[in-house]
Amino acid sequence: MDIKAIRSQFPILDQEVNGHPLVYLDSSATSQKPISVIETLEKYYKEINSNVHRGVHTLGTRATDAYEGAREKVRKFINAKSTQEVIFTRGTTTSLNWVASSYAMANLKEGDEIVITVMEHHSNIIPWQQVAKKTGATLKYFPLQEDGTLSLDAVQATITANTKIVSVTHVSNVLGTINPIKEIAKIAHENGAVMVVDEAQGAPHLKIDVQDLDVDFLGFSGHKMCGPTGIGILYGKKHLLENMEPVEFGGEMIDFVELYDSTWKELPWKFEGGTPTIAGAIGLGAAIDFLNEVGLDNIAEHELKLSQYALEKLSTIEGISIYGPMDPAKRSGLVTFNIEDVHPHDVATVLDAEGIAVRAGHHCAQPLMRWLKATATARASYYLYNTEEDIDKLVSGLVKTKEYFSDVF
Ligand code: 7TS
Repeated sequence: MDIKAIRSQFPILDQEVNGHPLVYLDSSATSQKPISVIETLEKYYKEINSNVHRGVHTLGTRATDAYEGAREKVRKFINAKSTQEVIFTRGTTTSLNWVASSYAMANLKEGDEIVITVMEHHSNIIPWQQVAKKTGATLKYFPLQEDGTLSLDAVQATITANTKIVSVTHVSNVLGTINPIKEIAKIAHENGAVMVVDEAQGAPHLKIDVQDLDVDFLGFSGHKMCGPTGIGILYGKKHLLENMEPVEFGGEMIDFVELYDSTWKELPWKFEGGTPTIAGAIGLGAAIDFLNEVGLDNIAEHELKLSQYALEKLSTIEGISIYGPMDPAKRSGLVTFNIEDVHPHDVATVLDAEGIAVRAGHHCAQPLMRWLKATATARASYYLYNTEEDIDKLVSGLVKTKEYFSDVF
């Protein structure tokens, strides 16, 4: 992978922040966008902008073709059987909420179980808490191993014949752990449960094949994979989506509207009420083109090298605690850590003064913070445009942070 050539396609990276060249290590929060995505959005608004699925005029047809063309790109990207299984949403949060409020609310009852992990992002916890409260189902957690990984024995032991939903993140946004989704899905199915996957941190980095993984629902966000904000995907198996009620009702999603009843369009449109995020969907299509051109395998290989390098270099800092598996092969593109006696917000502030962007806080994973016995952590997350030099700068920034705070106290 020619990193210099890749970096040159991300105009935002070519700037100084606080007098230093920007080192962007917050891609797990949102990734930067390549010029091809930015230009696609610009071209859409300059030349195509029109509503979809409505008019017969030429711009309307162009917008519809581009929007539906983007859906086909997503279908191929995740190897779904049909574009009917690919629904445009606002992002992962919306996708997971829709599975909870449409599928789970209608199908779960008292005595049923939902099983998730303690490493989930809040958007894969709270919707299930709500389902449990409203249906009387029980919410359970797979226990984690000490290194922040899931063992299949624990999965096997926790899922029972009463389990109706298993919902797990493919990649933890704090530990970096890559979970064995295919194997978990197999156990879930053997017990008659449906398998839901939070792919927010997986889709940007790993090759996803929904048929090979054999998952029932899967959600991800465009903005973490070089695409625009405000667009995401809900994948669902056709027979499940067909039997689900839409979550939003209004224009675009109907077939016939009578005074007291209405019927819905076929999949996937019955779930896409109102004017959709047209530019966002087309921008996501451009992001997928970009990722395919670079190659997901090349991205994964590059990130594995960066993980090896980051774990090795960060481990040399005295007083650092690194969370998650220390085997780089078991994790994706991020490292979460704490520096002894320095609050992670202070770490992020000192690094920011050096032009280095990292995230500090609970990362929308408060149950996991409690499991880690930390109130907050700092996280450096990298992507295809990051280099070993970025990691070197992070390490010297952290050494400076330590020195600064040892002088203060
Ligand atoms: N699931 C995981 C695993 C995530 O990391 C995130 C966002 C979401 C779901 C929600 O995605 P959204 O696009 O709907 O907001 N994670 C983060 C993060 O780690 N830092 O900022 C956002």
